[in-house]
Amino acid sequence: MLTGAGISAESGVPTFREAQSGLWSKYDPMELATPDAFLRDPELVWRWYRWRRELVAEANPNPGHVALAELASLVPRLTLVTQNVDSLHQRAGSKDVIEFHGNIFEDRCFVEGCVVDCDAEASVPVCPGCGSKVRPGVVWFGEAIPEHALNQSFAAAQECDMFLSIGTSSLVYPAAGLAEVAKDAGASVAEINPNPTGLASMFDYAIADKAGSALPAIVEAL
Ligand code: BV8
Repeated sequence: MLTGAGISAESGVPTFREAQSGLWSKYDPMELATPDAFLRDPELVWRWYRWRRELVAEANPNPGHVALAELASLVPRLTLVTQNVDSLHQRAGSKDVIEFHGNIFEDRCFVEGCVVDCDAEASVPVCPGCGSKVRPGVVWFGEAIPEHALNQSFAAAQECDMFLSIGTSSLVYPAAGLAEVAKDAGASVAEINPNPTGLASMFDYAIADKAGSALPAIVEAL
């Protein structure tokens, strides 16, 4: 299965494409979540991520996250791939979560790519090893998906019997391609989203409901 920002919406985390609140409402996340934006104005990008980190740190997993953690013990095999960077699946008890787009709480050296411990209060932290700028450990637009996450996710999509696409607009690739790979490999594919997405015609089933309602109902029915 693949989850997107919609599964965290009921935890109070704004979805990626919803208008951002307050100061950030004049910025387009698509513009900020890029290496160019970071190189152009690292202080601005760090202010955005720190605002999101605080917002996510105060959020709690919702019944949708909890239901997916429970679902893992009710089926023979479950692979959870998330586009989200908020750690809410892990905090709900899900194990072996594949973070397709990284994690907002990680700090990485911009040059070496390694995870670093650095001065979290500096306006732009620097790598203790090489002195380069440090960036949040997420995957930006134009950047490759971590190879392990990419390979594991597409292998699971190839092998699964059922693919659930939950709370994603299916606009961002290669993540959105997972459902297509599963379908082509013969899996049944279902979408859980209050709003139809661009891939809706491809899905065998569409549950037009919130993840926080639909997923507990599915677990209850099993
Ligand atoms: C790459 C981390 C190549 C940062 C994010 C074709 C193939 C490959 C690439 C491309 C391609 N076409 C275009 C591209 C380039 C690009 C892309 O996809 N662009 C799009 C916009 C056209 N892709 C990339 O750049 C990717 N990299 O391809 O690299 C490469 C290869 C080798 C070497 C070098 C390069 C990298 C993309 C990763 C970008 N990073 N996030 C951060 O978070 O700051 S993506 C970002 O969008 C978030 O991760 C988010 O999760 C993701 C997807 O958005 P959604 O999760 O779907 O959120 P959204 O707001 O859109 O929708 C929410 C949905 O929830 C809605 O449908 C709503 O109805 C629903 N909802 C609301 N409430 C609920 C709900 N559902 C259920 N319950 C509710 N209660």
